[in-house]
Amino acid sequence: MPASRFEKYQHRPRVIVTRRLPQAVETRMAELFDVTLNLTDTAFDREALAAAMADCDVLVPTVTDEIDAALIAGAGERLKLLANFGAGVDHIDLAAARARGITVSNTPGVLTDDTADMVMALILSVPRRLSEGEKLVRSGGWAGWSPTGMLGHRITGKRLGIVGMGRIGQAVAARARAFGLSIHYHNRHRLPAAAEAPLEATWWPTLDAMLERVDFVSLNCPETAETRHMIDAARLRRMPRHSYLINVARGTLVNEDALVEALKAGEIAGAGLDVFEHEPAVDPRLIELDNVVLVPHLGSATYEGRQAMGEKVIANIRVFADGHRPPDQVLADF
Ligand code: 8YV
Repeated sequence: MPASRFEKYQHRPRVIVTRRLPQAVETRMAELFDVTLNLTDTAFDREALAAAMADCDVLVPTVTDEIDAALIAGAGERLKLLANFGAGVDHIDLAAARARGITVSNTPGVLTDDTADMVMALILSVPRRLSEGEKLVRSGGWAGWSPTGMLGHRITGKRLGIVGMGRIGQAVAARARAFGLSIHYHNRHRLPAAAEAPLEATWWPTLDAMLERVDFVSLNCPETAETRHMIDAARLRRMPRHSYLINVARGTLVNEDALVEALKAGEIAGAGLDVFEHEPAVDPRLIELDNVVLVPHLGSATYEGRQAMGEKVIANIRVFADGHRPPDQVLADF
């Protein structure tokens, strides 16, 4: 067996990175690989992606690269690994990659805490009207304290329903417990008792039933064919009128049109959104609403998190180049 999968390229796989990564990550990549960086950070268009995929052993894409079956079919013979910078891989056609013999890896685990923190930030911000209050102060229109001014709703004692109880869902639950929320979750599989017990978490096998019984819904599952638009008009109607929807996972989990209608009609009380259905476009009707807090996909946006994500990408490429299964290989039936 060759010492490296890429021996014929002098052990230095040709790697193309589609976006700017943290400086230290780029420096290390340049030491290890025959790497082409994207110093302008302009997202690749389809043509640039196709050209990159025709000319490298490893592509390092991000969530802003839509790698569909047609692009994968046109990939060069030498493309063997898509080492995604990010945990979610909904932008990659995994089945097409597998059929073409291309391995896919991602960066789970290192963005769990940052993403869970963002969920908590939104859980606190929406009912306590943080964004609205901040705008008021900045506008110069604040007339001073009043016993009945800008009242919001208490968090302690409420019920949180987590959809998707993986790493991030469980990290959200642990934080939410400290704020006095009770934990409910919907997941394909019930957690082992040892994981449920410290959270005093209640498993709901049926999403519809849980939605009717919680004050907050936090979406923490990946986007797949089954979860796309899982929150639609009918499900929004199931949620209590005083409840809030928090989404830091993927915008496509929610039918954004239906969400706008539900917010306008008062079918739910508000929403905290870090992700959008058609990023980077944000529905202008959402921007007009006071009862939503809108954040530009910042879930994992910490220096520490992005550095660790880059290190995972490097480790996945190195291990793969050495002829082994990368530690974060994504399976096509994910
Ligand atoms: C990343 C994310 O910033 O990891 C994910 O799935 O949604 C974000 O936290 C993004 O995916 C980077 O590609």
